[in-house]
Amino acid sequence: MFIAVFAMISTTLFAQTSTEKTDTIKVYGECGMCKSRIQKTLKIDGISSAVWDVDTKLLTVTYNPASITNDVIQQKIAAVGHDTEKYKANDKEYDQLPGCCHYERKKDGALREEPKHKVHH
Ligand SMILES: [Cu+2]
Repeated sequence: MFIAVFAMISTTLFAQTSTEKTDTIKVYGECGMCKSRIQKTLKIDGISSAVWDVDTKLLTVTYNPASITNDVIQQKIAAVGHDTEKYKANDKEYDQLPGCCHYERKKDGALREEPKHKVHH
């Protein structure tokens, strides 16, 4: 009985300290609102910490790979309008972001640029 309890405790400790994984993922965003949106999106089971840096555009996320994968994390971010290094948000989600959050997109960014020969009066 005593041994069984001890075995359970040590298994639990082992599980908590050894299964967590920390990844750094490139996530495109622009401002503090993006930061809170991205971090709020990741306040879910399986993720113990998520911090996005507005300057480096890098998300540092600590998660339990048994509950969630790096791919699913990136898909969740893309679902709220932020492109990641692997997944692209759909245009509809991107367009719904507030103006200050319209980070420059790599591939179709040209379509969103202001006309170059705008006439100033
Ligand atoms: Cu923003």
